[in-house]
Amino acid sequence: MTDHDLPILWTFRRCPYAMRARLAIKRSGILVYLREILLKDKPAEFVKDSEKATVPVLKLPDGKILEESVEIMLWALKQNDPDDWCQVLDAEAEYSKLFLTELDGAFKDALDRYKYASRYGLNGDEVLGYRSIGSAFLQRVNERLDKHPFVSGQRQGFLDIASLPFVRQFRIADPIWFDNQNWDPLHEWLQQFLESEQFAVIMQKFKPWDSQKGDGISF
Ligand SMILES: N[C@@H](CCC(=O)N[C@@H](CS)C(=O)NCC(=O)O)C(=O)O
Repeated sequence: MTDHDLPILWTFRRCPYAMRARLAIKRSGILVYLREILLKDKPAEFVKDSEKATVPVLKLPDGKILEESVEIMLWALKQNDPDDWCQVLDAEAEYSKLFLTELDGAFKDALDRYKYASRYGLNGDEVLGYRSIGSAFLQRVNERLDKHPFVSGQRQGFLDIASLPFVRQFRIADPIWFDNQNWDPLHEWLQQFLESEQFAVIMQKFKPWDSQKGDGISF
């Protein structure tokens, strides 16, 4: 099989954007060549494919480049969506749009500042301010999970997959504090995901791609 037979997924194991792309690709059953990279040592081939140079990036066999994780999720699920993950995007279009905008906007912004405070040169009070902004979003997620088992409704769907990797990261910043929050439905939702086979599969460890060694790993 040559380099061009399958799409190429440039990815980084711990990146939450890359995680959600891998989750959707896996569920769709579409095969790709996975190319794990190190963000601190990006291969020239990756930067050539995408000047933006953020993961995930999907390169299609016709050369088309997708460099937004949500776009990659939709690309995969539009072809095969066995569990109707996209259903919520139609059934609750307005809610979904607002949820994804806030998740990738204000929540992610607060998450980065909370988790990587020193990179942003923030003092303790500022960090707590960002934690509060993130918590306000999670509080609303928790309220929704109090009413339905999943953010997407009765079954896991697009909004769950899009958000769970980021909620996981928010927890990692201070697990003791996180676990002490009065968010039982949210804790259960996250825990179930972290213990799932779907998560284990996309968190397998792969060595960084080596241009000498060909296409990448079939994933
Ligand atoms: N909007 C993009 C964001 C992707 C993104 O920012 N990924 C981070 C890693 S989590 C990245 O590649 N950063 C570039 C770097 O660290 O050099 C998406 O949804 O795919």
